[in-house]
Amino acid sequence: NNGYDIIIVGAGSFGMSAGYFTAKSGLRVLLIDAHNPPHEQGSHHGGTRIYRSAYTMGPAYAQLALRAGELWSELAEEAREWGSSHYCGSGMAKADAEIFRKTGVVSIGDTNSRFLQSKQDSCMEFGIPYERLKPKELMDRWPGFCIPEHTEGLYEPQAGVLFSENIIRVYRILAERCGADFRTNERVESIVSGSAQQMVRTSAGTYYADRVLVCGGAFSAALLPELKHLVRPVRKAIGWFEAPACLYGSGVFPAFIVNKGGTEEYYGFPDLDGRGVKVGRHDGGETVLPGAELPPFGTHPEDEEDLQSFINLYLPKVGSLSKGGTCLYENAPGEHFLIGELPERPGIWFAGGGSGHGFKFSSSIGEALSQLLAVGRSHCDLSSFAFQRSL
Ligand code: PYC
Repeated sequence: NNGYDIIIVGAGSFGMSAGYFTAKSGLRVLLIDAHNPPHEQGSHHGGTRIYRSAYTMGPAYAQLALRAGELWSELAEEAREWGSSHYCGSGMAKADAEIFRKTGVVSIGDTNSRFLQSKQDSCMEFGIPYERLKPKELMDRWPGFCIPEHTEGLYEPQAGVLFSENIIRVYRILAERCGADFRTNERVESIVSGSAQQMVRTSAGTYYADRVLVCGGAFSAALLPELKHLVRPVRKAIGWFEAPACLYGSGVFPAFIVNKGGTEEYYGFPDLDGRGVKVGRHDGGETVLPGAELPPFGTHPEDEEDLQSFINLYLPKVGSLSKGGTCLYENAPGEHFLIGELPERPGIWFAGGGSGHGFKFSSSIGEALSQLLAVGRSHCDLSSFAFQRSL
């Protein structure tokens, strides 16, 4: 055929990485995105994401996270080597190429909670270095925290912060270098499955491929109606807060996840670049329609109130809000990823359901997808994310 081996719809976290790895493996790849990635209309903006590997959701996650860590290191090395000679010419500054900063990540929760115990089990099972810390130890080490009595921390010293937009930018450059084609600012209107070939119609043209991989994030359900009850776009509020660098700078303060009991969970980052401490709430949020414009930060009083009340309790030396923003989660049941070929549509694949914790895995998911698409099996097992026979 005169089309592609694979068309990837959506060049965000999972899609861009899959595009890079499939192009690297020699497949003819086209990536189509409604915007010009990296951009602020999906789930990869806001600068940073947490990388950690102690995972509570089953062994497939820890294995994928550990492989992702290796791939992030390789990408950082590649970005460093290649960047020093190319970034200036391509208009990129050196800071635009930082991939990962090892700040450590501390998870804080009730002493006897499953939240902490399951992370500890995962550390023990996979040999992930960790420390358990009591409230006084946490506050002695990081005086920026105020930690309630009944809680404890689990610290992963090898964990840290991924620079999400830089990653998308660097993967895109590398994918193009491997021969991937891109159509950007082109909205996919329909995907038509055929027995031998798939057709993707966009606002600007029609493209053909043996297979289509949809990585459209929160917009995927608009393209694949069978996902309507599985993938729920949720608007999230995030804020950057002024903070003294001596307490909250990235050399002295870790990234963190705090479970306040039940499902109430906050996460945040040290001040990495003088923009302040970034804080978000992981649970809750407003369900939105796929593709709908998000109401800006501050539309709902709880956008700031939630973050502020968490800060008052746990980060009392952090100052006032300097900037607010919104982002999109693509929530799937149980926060479990959904990855594989659609049961009733051979040739059409989907990877998504990142549910606000997926970015850290995007390198290993992209690699595993490329292996599945190229040779039918992958080193990291994605079978636990597969679709049930009937959606
Ligand atoms: O689980 O790493 C995580 C996470 C980051 C932000 C929300 N959850």
